[in-house]
Amino acid sequence: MSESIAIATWEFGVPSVRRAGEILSAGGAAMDAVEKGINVAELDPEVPSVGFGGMPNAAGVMEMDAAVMDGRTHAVGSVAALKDCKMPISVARAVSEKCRHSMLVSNGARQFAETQGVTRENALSEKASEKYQRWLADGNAKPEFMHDTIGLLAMDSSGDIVAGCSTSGMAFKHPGRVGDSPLIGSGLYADNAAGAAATTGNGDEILKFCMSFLAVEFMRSGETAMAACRKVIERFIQMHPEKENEDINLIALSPKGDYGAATLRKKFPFGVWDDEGCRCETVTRH
Ligand code: SD4
Repeated sequence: MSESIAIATWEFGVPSVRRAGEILSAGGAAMDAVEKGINVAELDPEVPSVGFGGMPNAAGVMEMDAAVMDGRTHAVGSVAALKDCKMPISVARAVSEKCRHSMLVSNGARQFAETQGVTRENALSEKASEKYQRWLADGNAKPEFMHDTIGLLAMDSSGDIVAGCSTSGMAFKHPGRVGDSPLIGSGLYADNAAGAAATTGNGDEILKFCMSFLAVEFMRSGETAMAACRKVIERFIQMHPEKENEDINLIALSPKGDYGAATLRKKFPFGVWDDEGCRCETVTRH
């Protein structure tokens, strides 16, 4: 198994783990690998759910959620409903390192970003704006399940494990709606002694079950990362068999370097970087 490793949700996570891998293979820290890796997806306007190019809320406003957790110190930084920002993961990291609080929302998060030199920038791409206008014209009053969070987990050569995630959230969500992603334990969790996990899918369901924390606790009690992810999905289905078609997906990384993923979809692709290179792998519904 690799010394250093990075895994990320979805196929669009591949360029992000590639970037993370460049940092890790040069001896860099997992925290840098996670932030810079996620920045790649945030700045790509073709990724329609993260950073610049993501989807706005029902009022046409971009509200971003992002968080980071350091598995060595358990420091966390989280931002929710952050406006006018293309790279919310960098603001989340700044919260974890330079703010006495753990989580900032909306205008307060924006104010803090400003103090870190992150001036207002338009995160609504032309393509996203056109989609929003079409959605409005359709008279569609509901949010859409057009959403995909990037969750990135990395372990560096000193064994430090970091989890991060970033999303514009569910497309056309209610203003002020916050999903699982910025909630520590739901959207992500990291502990050097037990591992890390991150989720993606319908955050309104995921946040009810603290799925990332649960996956990490399964690894703490001896499960592999793959088995831990499967057990989280199994737990959900046992509790709610009527929700077997929910969009719920997660990835996990153990301190031993094994990784895994599980899904309620037919297929869930995810990016991997390790000493065997950079690739997209897929898990199917278990
Ligand atoms: C949310 N879980 O805001 C996020 C969106 C997502 O795949 O991950 N979609 O609900």
